[in-house]
Amino acid sequence: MSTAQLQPTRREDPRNRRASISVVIPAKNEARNIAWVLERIPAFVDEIIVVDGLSTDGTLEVAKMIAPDVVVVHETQPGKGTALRAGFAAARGDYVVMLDADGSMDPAEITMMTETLDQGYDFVKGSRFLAGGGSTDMTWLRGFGNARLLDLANVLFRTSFSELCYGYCAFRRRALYGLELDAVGFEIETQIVTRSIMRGLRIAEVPSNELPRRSGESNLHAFRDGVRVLRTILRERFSAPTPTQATPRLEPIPVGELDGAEERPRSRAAL
Ligand SMILES: Nc1nc2c(ncn2[C@@H]2O[C@H](COP(=O)(O)OP(=O)(O)OP(=O)(O)O)[C@@H](O)[C@H]2O)c(=O)[nH]1
Ligand SMILES: [Mg+2]
Repeated sequence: MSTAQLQPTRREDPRNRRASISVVIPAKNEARNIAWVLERIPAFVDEIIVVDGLSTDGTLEVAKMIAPDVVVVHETQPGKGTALRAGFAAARGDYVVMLDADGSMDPAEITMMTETLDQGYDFVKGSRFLAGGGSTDMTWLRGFGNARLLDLANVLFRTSFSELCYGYCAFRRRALYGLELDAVGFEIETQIVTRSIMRGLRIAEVPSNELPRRSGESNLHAFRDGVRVLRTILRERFSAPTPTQATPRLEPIPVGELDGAEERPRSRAAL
């Protein structure tokens, strides 16, 4: 399926009207993991974008074999942030979901994320620390660093989030573009959260269960990337314009108040 098919199909049959969904998956040397992910993407997702310009293990070949309609974005500059931004720029859905290619995030959770967007939120962030969430991939060092960085962000931004550095999220595409992201590495997750707060987006957290990556090497270095997250928190808080809304609105908004709050499901096969 090409991205160009989305709009005409929706216009042709008004009964099918509901928010279309793009999934963006950054991947670097995930040939042994990406099939597991792609096979589990719910059928109601309209567009799957894999961003990969650096793999040397045949990740894209596997992706195209499992999902022939996958949209491939070649991004040759390194960094998860760079890859995600390239994928976001290519996305055409009303909603955009980001998740990893290593099998650590269950694509079945896309349903809860998009249903929460349907309620009127702009940004739905997965949380491993809400009741119903969890992680079997948290070292002591990562857990400690995550908790301290979260505490700092909650104090500086006057929020009470349960999670900061986690890459399973969903957005209204218009709200996502308004964040004007420029992060290069793993700190992009922090930039998304802090800019969403500063822009006054309607934010919700939903529980998410993180699994260990299925195989292969992590691209994250706890200390180096922790420092990048810390610098991002401070920069976004102290060098950004005055907050439009310091405390995000966390209560649900009635369905239908915003565009794109329509019924589901409709499958990719129907396009
Ligand atoms: N395209 C692209 N993808 C990347 C790059 N760096 C990381 N990724 C992808 O971003 C996602 C998250 O990276 P991971 O290495 O799993 O980082 P992590 O989840 O903190 O580490 P683990 O817990 O060991 O999995 C994975 O799907 C990676 O393949 C990059 O430079 N380019
Ligand atoms: Mg991972």
